[in-house]
Amino acid sequence: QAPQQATVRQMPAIQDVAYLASLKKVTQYYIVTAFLALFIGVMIGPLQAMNYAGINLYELPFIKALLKSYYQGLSLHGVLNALVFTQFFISGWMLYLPVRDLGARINMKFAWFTYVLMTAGLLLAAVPLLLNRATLLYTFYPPMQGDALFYIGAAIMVGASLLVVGQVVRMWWSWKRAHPGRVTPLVTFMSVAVWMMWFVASLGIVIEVLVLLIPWSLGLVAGVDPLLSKTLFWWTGHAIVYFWVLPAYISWYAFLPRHAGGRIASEPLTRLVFVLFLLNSVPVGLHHQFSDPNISNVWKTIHMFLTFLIAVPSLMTAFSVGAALEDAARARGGRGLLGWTLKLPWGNAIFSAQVLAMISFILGGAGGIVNASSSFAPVVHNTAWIPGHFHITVGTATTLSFMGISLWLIPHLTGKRLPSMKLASAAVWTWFVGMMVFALGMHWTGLLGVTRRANIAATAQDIYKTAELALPKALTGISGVILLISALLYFSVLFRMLLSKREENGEDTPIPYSEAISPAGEQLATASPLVRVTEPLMVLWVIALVLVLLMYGPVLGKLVGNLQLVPGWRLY
Ligand code: HAS
Ligand code: HEM
Repeated sequence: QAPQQATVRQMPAIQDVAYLASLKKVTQYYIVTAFLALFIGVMIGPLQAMNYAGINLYELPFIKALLKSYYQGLSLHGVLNALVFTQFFISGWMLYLPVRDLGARINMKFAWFTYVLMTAGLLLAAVPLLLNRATLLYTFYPPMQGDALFYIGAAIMVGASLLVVGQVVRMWWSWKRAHPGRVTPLVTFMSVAVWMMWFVASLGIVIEVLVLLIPWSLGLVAGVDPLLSKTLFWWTGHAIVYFWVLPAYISWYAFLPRHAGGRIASEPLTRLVFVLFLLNSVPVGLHHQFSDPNISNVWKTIHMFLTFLIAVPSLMTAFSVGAALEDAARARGGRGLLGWTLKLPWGNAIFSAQVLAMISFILGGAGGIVNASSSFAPVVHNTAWIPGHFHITVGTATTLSFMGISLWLIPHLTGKRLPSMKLASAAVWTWFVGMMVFALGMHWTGLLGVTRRANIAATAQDIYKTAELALPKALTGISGVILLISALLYFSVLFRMLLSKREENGEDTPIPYSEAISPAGEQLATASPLVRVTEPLMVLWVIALVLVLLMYGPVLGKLVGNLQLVPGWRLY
């Protein structure tokens, strides 16, 4: 189709300058805290990559002074990258976007309180982590036991994220009441759906930490049931991956077409995708537990099929966002079956970061489907294949997207300029190349039987020194070096930007809304059936909760009826 007249949604203006400044400030605090966590977390990554290359850097005096063991480093790496970076970024991003999208007025004192609470939770959990008293890895499976402070801090952090859920859902609901019959604008719709999904998802870990782990770590109860805890953990633990990637989807759908000079393919389809995620992200966690006893194969198989189903909205996203990119490229004169891709703005790091993130996600998603298949799972479970999988999902699809977004979001929030597009591009491309090489090395090493979470460089065992392992191990080591260079490039750009002087009004870098080829419309009465069916998010939220209770109730019931309490262990 020929490009239409611009019908880009105009955000309602916020006239109150002080309010807007405070809203931007709190968002900036969330985003900067997120990237500080990522900076520390990522600096440990290359040490681990070297470990998988057979090179032990943990004996170097300055590393020894900082990290008591490989596992303290791995715990910090997992917690800071996967839990802290993501949660802070997402809380800022998905608070700011719907507020601006609706032009709403939220209680800023509450918003600041939530940020301070989340940071307090982080700091509390950080103390035992840094003191090597919570070296539990980011999954903190019992019976490994840490100081109570770690679990309390983690509970406060998750609790604070639920306050953001409350604030965003309440704001949207007030808007609905003030605008009866109106279709929720797309960015708000996507944000509210993700926050609702996160609420349902978080219940597992909330119960695990509040009911089982905190009383146990305080010595109030004699033991803990590891399998019950693990099952509650994965209730949250799989859905959390969609909490990590869907905020990137928001950008891929709503903003990426604009960076490319194109349009969203279809708003109604986008809404359907987010509803499918709301309904089906959570009742799939047993695919992490295929090898665990005392959970019936029937439930494992049901969760396996539900996992295959949850790949469907991602496949829809692939085709839909792919179509939006093709639309953009053809509008710029692109031709041919694949030749059009050359017309995309690859030199713009904001764009290329996100499209490279998407390309990595094609491979990460395919690997996920392998993991989910009960026949393949025994081959890959607990091997280096799994870190291979999640560094091209959360480590690239999410992280590289957030890096790309930061390149326009920070200027928008602060009025500061991106210091160098060239350096930013170099950071983005090297991250992509580094993670591709890492994924190749780790998947391959895993297929050859090397386990994950193994300090292989420190053992003298010959099984890690076979000739067939030489190349994949070397690839992993090389990727560690490329990724270190990439991270240094990215953070130098980010910190230079943050420390520079304010040069313009942040609104000069607008939120990059895209127009749509097939918009959802504004009035429900005239909207398509798909738009009308997807609008009642409150009802869909309740259905999502009921579905999870149905899919987890019998499994948890059996575990609770057969409790096996064991005392805690401190391994490191
Ligand atoms: Fe996963 C383990 C299955 C998605 C993260 N996963 C993990 C762990 C993490 C993680 C952190 O079933 C490790 C947990 C641990 O420590 O033990 N995963 C899946 C499946 C999907 C999936 C089926 N994972 C993710 C996402 C993550 C993530 C998203 C983070 C963000 N995963 C598993 C399983 C395990 C697992 C098992 C347990 C393994 C074990 O044994 O321990 C699916 O949701 C994936 C669907 C995705 C797709 C791809 C769609 C592609 C798109 C991009 C299109 C690109 C375009 C660009 C258009 C079907 C949307 C075109 C380019 C142009 C130039 C035009
Ligand atoms: C684990 C390297 C960035 C999240 C690992 C492992 C390696 C590694 C080799 C496996 C360790 C093991 O199983 O013993 C790197 C490198 C990075 C990087 C070289 C870039 C410089 C990231 C990012 C994220 C991330 C950006 C997420 C945002 C994780 C998580 C684990 C992990 C969650 C699992 C920790 C555990 O098993 O408890 N990383 N990583 N990493 N990484 Fe990364």
